[in-house]
Amino acid sequence: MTEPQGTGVTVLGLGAMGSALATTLLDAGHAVTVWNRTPARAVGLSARGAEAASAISVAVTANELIIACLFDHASVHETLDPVVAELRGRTLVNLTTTTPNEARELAAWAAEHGVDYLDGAIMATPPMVGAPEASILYSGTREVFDAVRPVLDRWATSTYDGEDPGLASLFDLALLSGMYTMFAGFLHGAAMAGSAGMSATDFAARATPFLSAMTFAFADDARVIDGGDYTVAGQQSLDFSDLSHIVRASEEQGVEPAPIAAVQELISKQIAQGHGAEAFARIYESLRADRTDSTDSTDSTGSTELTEAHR
Ligand code: FVH
Repeated sequence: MTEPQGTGVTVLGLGAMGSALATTLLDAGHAVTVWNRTPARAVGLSARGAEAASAISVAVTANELIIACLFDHASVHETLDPVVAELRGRTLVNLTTTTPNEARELAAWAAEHGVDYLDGAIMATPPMVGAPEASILYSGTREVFDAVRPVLDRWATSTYDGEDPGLASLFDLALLSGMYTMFAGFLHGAAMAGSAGMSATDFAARATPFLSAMTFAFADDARVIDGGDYTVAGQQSLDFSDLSHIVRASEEQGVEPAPIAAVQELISKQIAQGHGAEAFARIYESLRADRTDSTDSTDSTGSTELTEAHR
């Protein structure tokens, strides 16, 4: 076995993702200390050269840089609250999925206890870790990101999204929202075609090139939204985009119309407000946050309370 080189790193949480992160660091020659609530999960990494810490206090004092890849926001506090004194002066990079406000709360908690904090959001599956196609978003203090970047770059293409610690989580969840809504649309289409006997496999073969080709329109919609003028020429209007025939067809086939009915509801709302002749992208106005309200409600820790309008 070769001698470890580079920054020593502690990885907390050895689920599928934490194990992939630790393995990549070991393969790159870092000295890695690992800890997991269920110790048996550290056995394979020990065999590859990791130091398995016997207790969380041993793990967090082994290195200056601590990576947390746990289950959720609550599990991060459950794991780290008892050793917060030992964390003082160290750097914590939290790659556990949280909401933006949970990330802001963790950043404020870390600052209160003298811990340098960076929040991260992993846009990859465990087998992708270590490849440039993998992407991890980061937000929080820029100096912390710059200081630990050589380690972060071992895992993925690293993107710094800004000082607000909630931004990495926000952009991650925004992208996932787009993805899951698209998949729900695909599955609804598969159920419609399936009502006439088409296999999901055959439907996927037709849907993939069609949906891929349609994504060019994201940029068109984005230009209209950012330009703020939904009456701009050359755009498909909301009146033309009425989808009630798709909702009806779905019901006629005995297929639950929920995904497409939700889109139709947004269209109908804008038409009812008198915007039928305007671009389809106008439904963004039914979805967007009131940015003035959310700015007004940001407190001194950077935490943004939900206003009545957002609930
Ligand atoms: N896996 C993926 O594809 C996604 C990609 C995007 C980002 N996510 C997030 O990464 C976090 C970890 O995900 P994971 O895949 O490693 O998850 P699991 O395999 O389920 O492992 C969970 C680990 O968390 C430990 N844990 C759970 N609860 C607690 C707790 N209360 N105290 C301490 N540790 C806890 C668990 O330990 P154990 O059950 O083995 O004892 C695992 O180590 C996650 O936020 C994803 O959303 C992954």
